[in-house]
Amino acid sequence: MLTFHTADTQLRHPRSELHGGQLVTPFECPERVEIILARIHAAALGEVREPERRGLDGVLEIHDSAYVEFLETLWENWQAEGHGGEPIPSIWPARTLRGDRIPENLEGRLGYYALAAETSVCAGTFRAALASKDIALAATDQVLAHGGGAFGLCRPPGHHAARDQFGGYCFFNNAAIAAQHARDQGVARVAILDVDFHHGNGTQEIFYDRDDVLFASIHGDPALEFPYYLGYADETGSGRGEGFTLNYPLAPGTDYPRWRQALEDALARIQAFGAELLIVSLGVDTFAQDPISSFTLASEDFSDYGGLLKRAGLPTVFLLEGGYAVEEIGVNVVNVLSGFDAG
Ligand code: 6XA
Ligand code: ZN
Repeated sequence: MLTFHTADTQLRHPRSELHGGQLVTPFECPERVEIILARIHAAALGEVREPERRGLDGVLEIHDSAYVEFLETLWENWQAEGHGGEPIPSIWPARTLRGDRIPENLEGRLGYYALAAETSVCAGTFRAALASKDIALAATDQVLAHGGGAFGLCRPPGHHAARDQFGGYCFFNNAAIAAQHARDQGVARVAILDVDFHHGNGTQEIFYDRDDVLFASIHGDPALEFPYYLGYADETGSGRGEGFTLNYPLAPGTDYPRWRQALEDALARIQAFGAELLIVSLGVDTFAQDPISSFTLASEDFSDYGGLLKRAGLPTVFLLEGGYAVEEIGVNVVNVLSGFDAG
């Protein structure tokens, strides 16, 4: 299987993540990519190619232009204000405040455009987010042209990014941008299957009222797990989109047999939908040793479900999302991809 990647993703290396009341070194770190690349080479998965650079192409089809401009200028504006640390939001248009005004003040806008406080921004964040998006587009074009599977080694991840909000380590929604790109190339029905431990709230929000892109997510129960405020089973879409969002919230401690049942159900629904393209939001934070998650998948389970995905018989784009057991992230990601190739 071909992998698409560029070193520009590593321009994102923030110093701080707000975690347990402390600023810690971010879980979503550049080493994740280095270890996955090393494993791709060691396992001879296939060639690694650079994506074409496409500027903002694809971004404004999904994201709000004022949001994009905010992200593009955030670091320099923050620097101009003379702050010592990295931008981290500290106030939001929370339930008792107004959400229909965008403040002029930078901290006010930071809260307006953020959905969570763990994700700080650094100098290279915007360029890395564009590179990550270009990787997703290149992997999608590869699959549209040649069928089979391709892997977009994206970083930063995308599935928490909503139309005009960043958070959960995500800025641009790579899977949504890839799905819209495929639609624009004439693919009538696209399915996005999100197997990351966390609910893909951004992807769900973007396609919630649409019937041309089906979104299915298997994740930790949001009553107990991030992002807490979306991802319940009764969220099934609205208007034309009713029935085209599928959520499988699972209890902490969920093991592979139970998780696999949810996957089989989701794949049956994707086939009944008549998907012509499958985009997999591939987070491997379902791994038992993941430091911020609570499912119990083992490394060999990733190979098994890679094979199951292949048997769905669809052209398939894999886009990296989460996974923070850094030592094993290469093995787990490549197990899915080689499981698919062997399936
Ligand atoms: C913040 C947790 C962010 C989760 C990010 C992630 N405490 N999403 O892996 O898939
Ligand atoms: Zn995750």
